[in-house]
Amino acid sequence: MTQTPLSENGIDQGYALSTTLVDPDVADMIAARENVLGRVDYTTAAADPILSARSPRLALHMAHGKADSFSELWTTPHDVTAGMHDGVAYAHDGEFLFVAGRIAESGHYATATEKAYLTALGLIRDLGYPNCYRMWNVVGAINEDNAEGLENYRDFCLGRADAFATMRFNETEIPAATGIGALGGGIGFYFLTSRSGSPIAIENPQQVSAYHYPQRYGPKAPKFARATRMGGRVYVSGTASITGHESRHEGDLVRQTHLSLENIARVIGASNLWEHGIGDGYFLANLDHIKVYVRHAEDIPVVRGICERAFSPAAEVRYLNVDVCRSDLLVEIEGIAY
Ligand code: 3EB
Repeated sequence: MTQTPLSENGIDQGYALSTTLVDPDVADMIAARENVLGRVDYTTAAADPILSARSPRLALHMAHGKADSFSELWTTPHDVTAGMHDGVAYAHDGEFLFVAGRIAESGHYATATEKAYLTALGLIRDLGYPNCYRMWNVVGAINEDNAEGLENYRDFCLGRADAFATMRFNETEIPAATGIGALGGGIGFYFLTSRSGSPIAIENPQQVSAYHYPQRYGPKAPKFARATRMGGRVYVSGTASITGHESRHEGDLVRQTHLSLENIARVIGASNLWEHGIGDGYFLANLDHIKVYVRHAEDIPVVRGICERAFSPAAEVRYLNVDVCRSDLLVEIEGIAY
């Protein structure tokens, strides 16, 4: 074991959270013997966040049955303090914080999103873990219009942008993110944040920064970085077949999958990390804890075939059949580079 430096409160600064994507019964076994900072069930029905065995737990409607259900666990070597606050569930361990919430299904998401985000972002600031480095947002009926004829995803982006503006987040402070469809249950979200660490936001030279997307993609741009460097890892956002700000290879599954992977390779590669002042680069084979979101169930075997040649055979990879945030996108891929 390597020695890690201790801060004034005795917490070592050199560790990162551990995560795993496992079948729910395996998650139960791990949760019984480890300190769980957060658990997210990718399952067949959504539920409000709760404290379960003194840890936050969120259920997302992302699976069609038992076969594609799994659980994501975030564990820590340190003791966990957990609580509920205005409907969000949270836990922290002295260095990292997990917070999860849900916005009820509605014909109008912007106001409720802003409110839920302000609750979660106010909480992380007040608890002293203000540095948000990764967030997930799963949106039911993501490509359908709300009561005013605005697409639900764009409606969500509006509320998120307003919350970030209220919190005065600037472009170097925005997290890596996933914005993806869900099979139901309104909008589920969860964030990872840090007390003392300063996440470094990473962009892709081949893509316009999402926060600079033009208005044609919605009234307020999506607020996320392509990746963040935190605790010796690179957290890669949901990544799709986009160059500049435009979707590429409409209707071409194979090319969309290749371009999504190419975008990830560029983001985590040595030349890009060097430009961002970060030492070593990574390859696709360094990715783990990967989620591959595929719009059409029948496309999964082809996408899987391409991904299996790119990723390490040891990587944990889960394939989900959900909608993607732009109607012309067939695939979105996320992961963590180690
Ligand atoms: C994109 O690059 C594809 O709104 O949080 C990917 C990751 C996407 C995160 C978000 C959206 C989000 O624009 C979509």
